[in-house]
Amino acid sequence: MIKDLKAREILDSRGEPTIEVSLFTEKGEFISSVPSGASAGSHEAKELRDGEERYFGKGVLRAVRKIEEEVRPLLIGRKVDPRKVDELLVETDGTSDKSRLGSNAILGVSMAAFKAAALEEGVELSEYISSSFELERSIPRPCFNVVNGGVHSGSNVSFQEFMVVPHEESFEKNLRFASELLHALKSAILKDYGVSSVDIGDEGGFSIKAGSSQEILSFLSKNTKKTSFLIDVAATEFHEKGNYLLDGKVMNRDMMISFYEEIMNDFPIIGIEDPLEENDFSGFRVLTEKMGETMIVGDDLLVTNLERMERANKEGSCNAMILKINQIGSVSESILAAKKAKEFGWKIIVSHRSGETNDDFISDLAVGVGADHIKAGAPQRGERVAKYNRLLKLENNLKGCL
Ligand code: 2PG
Ligand code: MG
Repeated sequence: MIKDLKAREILDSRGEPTIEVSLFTEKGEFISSVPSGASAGSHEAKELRDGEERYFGKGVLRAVRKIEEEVRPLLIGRKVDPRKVDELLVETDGTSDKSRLGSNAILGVSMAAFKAAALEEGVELSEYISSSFELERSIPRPCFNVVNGGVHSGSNVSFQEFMVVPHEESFEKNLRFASELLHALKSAILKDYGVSSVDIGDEGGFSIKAGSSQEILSFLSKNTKKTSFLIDVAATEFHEKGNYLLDGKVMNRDMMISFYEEIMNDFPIIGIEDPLEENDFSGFRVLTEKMGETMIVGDDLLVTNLERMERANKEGSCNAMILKINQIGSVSESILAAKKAKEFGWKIIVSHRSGETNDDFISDLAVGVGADHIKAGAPQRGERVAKYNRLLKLENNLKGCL
């Protein structure tokens, strides 16, 4: 039974305010904290922020009050049933984008309820997720960010994320591969770019002052042979009225598509995320048709939202999705989105946000829904490695029961 609910304002990895929730049952206190994006899609559920002077408008005290004054009385005395909790929160919010209570307030409570329910049943969170939604657990193949561009770093390259996807046979070996690679890349940057120190972007990847996104791809393929790449273009960020300003060059949609064909030929790319702006369902379709097995991944396009996913499936716009719990704003809805993606035959990439906390919830989520991949940043910085370290444990535990 839920005995109490508390919330407070804490800081995320960018030093911006976010919400931490404590949910109390007879079994103890269950704490969750909420991530936040910088390149958020415009169709995402809406965070509630104070808009006042403190923290330059980014404070979350209004959302904290919603939890303590509105949600708390609704939940106290109820059974710990996270699906019901989520339904109740969505109903109480009453808007289509969760803007009244705030997606951040709703998600924090939702995550804490899932953690409490797992312990109530005496199982790990990943197992609770898989069993209560009839899914199979598996360990995702990780995509490690090694270079940050776009709005995640002070570098001048347009692509937002350059990720490596190693092909080792276990998570543990993939992590070691990525860690060793990251250290080797650091030395290579110092040498090739003649700099005395290397900057780091929001997700722990390096920030390199390069001439173009292509140059980064060449640099990476020169320095690593045994891995594939996943690219997050985050194209909405440099799109305006049908044109893209890619690395300082104005490109229309057709030019962007030809550019992708070119880099696909030159580099071992297994997926391109948000290659075009967030409303270009038909452009996404052209790419999905052209690219065969390559993952054309919808992030801002889909925003983990069933309606947008249905449309993308009908129009053949993508064959893979990014799954972000704060895009839709509750855990149950995110898991239902994962189930839908499986029905569509899409690949699933569970994802962190650029503003993170040390909460490792998404590792259990990725395992619980049997996601194909997870991206949680570079294998460095506390809030990123929290997710990877949790996966080490989950892999170890799973070995014991498969
Ligand atoms: C993305 C995310 C996470 P942000 O675009 O995929 O890498 O970035 O959280 O800033 O939206
Ligand atoms: Mg993205």
